[in-house]
Amino acid sequence: EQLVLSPGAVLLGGFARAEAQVLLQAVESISQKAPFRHYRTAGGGVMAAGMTACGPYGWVSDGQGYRYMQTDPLTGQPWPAMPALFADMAGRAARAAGYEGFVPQCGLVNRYAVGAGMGLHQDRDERTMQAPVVSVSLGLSALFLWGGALRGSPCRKVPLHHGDVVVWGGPSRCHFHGVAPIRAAPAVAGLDCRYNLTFRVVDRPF
Ligand code: MD3
Ligand code: FE
Repeated sequence: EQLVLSPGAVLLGGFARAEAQVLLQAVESISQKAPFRHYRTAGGGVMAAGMTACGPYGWVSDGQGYRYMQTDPLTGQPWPAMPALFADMAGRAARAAGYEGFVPQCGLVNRYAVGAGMGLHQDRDERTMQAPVVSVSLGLSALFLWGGALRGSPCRKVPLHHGDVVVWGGPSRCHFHGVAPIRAAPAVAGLDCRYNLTFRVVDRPF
């Protein structure tokens, strides 16, 4: 089912459910080449979510700040290739939400153990804000915090479940958002954690 969360933000409930197991196998393969790691926050803390990436660009945080890099600073190697399955799924989801021709340059993979969350933030390290971001939730459910254009805007709580896909484009692309700490629950699809895949265009007009 399709639900417009706000202008440009479309929740495709269960869109990736049938593909979840192959998506998870690809996550496993990526993490063998580019292991999950915990980056530092701008405020000097450590991010609760473990992160890795695939495709031409990966998002990193270090002493020089937040940015996209074409090599993994942990391995010194290029990021693992974007699985065709990832790019294909992201393209189909974007199309279903009304965005033609979406070709991601980064597949960021976040892993949340029980208790981990992500504070309210905007995604603004990409050189273009024209393209949407496509996100895929796998494993344990999350309560996603959906804010507005300002940090102080009220947040809606949107449950995201295994297999849900959200396409964030248009005015929603700049909204503040976060993830409430993941609550303990019976394993979902054999997982005792949550993965979130986000597909992004990083460096060129869409
Ligand atoms: C709305 N990840 O990686 S996905 C992130 O569940 C991030 O791991 C969260 O926020 C997660 O930056 C939320 C949903 C999401 C992702 C990117 C967005 C929503 C977005 C970018 C712009 C607007
Ligand atoms: Fe984000």
